Amino acid sequence: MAEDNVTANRTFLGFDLSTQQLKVAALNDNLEVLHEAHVKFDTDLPEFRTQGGAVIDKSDHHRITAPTLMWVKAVDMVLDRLMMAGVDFSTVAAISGSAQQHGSVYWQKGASQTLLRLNPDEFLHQQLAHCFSVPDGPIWMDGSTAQQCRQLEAAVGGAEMLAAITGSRAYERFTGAQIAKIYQTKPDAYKNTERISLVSSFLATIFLGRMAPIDLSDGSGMNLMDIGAKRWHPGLLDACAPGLEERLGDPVPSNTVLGPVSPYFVDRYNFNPDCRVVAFTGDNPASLMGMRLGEGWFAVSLGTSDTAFLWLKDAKVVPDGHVLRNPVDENSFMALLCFENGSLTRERVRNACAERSWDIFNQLLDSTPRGNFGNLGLYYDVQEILPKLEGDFRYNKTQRVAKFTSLEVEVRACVEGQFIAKRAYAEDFGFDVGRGTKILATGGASKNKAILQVLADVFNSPVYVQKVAESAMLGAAYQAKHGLTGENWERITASLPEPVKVCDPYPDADEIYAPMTLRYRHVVQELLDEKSSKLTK
Ligand code: XUL
Repeated sequence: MAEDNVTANRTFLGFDLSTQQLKVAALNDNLEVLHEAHVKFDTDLPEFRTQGGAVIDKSDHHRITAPTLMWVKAVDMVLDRLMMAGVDFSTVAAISGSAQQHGSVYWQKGASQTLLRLNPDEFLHQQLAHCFSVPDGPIWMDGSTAQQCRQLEAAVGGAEMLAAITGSRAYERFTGAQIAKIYQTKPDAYKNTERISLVSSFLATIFLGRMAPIDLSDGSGMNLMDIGAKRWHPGLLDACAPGLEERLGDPVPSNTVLGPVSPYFVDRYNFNPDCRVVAFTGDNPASLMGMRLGEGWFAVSLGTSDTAFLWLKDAKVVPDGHVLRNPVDENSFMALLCFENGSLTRERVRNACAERSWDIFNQLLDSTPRGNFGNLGLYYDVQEILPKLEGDFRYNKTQRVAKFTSLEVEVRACVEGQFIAKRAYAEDFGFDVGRGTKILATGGASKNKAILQVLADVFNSPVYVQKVAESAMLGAAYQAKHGLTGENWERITASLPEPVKVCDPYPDADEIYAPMTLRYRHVVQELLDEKSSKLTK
């Protein structure tokens, strides 16, 4: 009986250390949110002088970092705020977390000793002030490692081989190239580094009071892991820096219980000494969990840049897409697609064609037929990742044109072009469009019904939305319970509200968009060929 009461009253904490803020939610045993708190880096910690949580190097604008100590200070603050909100930390049975992917943290030699001896009467940031050999670690926005990317690809025989081993070709923001650059440019700091964490395992380390391992899902975003074998690839480690294996530690499955919470939190915040820390992971894997995405679903987050993910049974490598280990099922994978030109591009077209108004934009969209009379537009304000192109490209039924014949054609071309691209990449990953498939839309533009109707038609699949925002933070809290109890994921999340259907595709959708997707593929291939022939001239 006493045991049942303990279980009924238990709570779980889920953290999310994103680019701009640290957030946390306390959930009850039914996974309902009881309390939330957050710390915004720019405004709550102005002494670190970040912009959007990042620091852009004045002499090299591609070099983008964040002060590690700022994140440490945010932990002190967010727990105080949660306590003020009424959370009784003694009820917390397990904690887990999510964090921006790819960023790295460099623990100075001796840091693990400091972590073991933390004084509960002092702030963490005072005690950890001298624990980082590189005080400002590179984050995912950094694009300064092109040279190191080429070195990594060369080490295994080219970009395609690297993608076959690690799930992605070399990316500037991925951690392997970032570590290689630290080693090459700051050899003394590297030598003085005891351990390298991802942002996720760094935060887990703070709560664990000892060095936390990197989890397999977030570890897949480093260009260092053999994702099939679930371990670091020795040739890639060697190509980055000497002694890297011991600095990384072995990766672990994402639902691993790492151990009890550090005594610092027991003494300072009255955590129960039995509270368990479950491995922390990257924000994209955590979002997959927060959305409870299963097979047959394609999730699209329509934000500044658009990201999309899907559950994969097998690792299927697609040029420029990413394959990560799945955070829920150790034997499955997930695909991650990042499209650089998302809402800013939609806004640019809105401003040019629809008097800066979403209402007018939607009217224009609704006044044009599906398939847009055979017009197709691709708009890349900044160099796109998928595919690597920049500029505006407009095609009528037969050829490339400089302008479309009307504003409404331009508006529809922008939205259709963005979704057709997503369909093409989803198909490449084996997503069987229209055969029982479902789309889950999140992010700012998921409130726009006219845009979602185009999404439903292009994918010939119903589109759903979810009431709950903050999928990464919630996914982390669900993982805390999953890791602690070892219960089946579906059972754990069964009590959560189902997504709500907002649009169905029109019956003629596939007749229109299957050929348009093919046409998109031809057009993109032509543009890429044109670009590479210009480069070789
Ligand atoms: C994914 C990526 C971003 C960060 C943002 O590859 O770079 O989504 O995880 O937090």
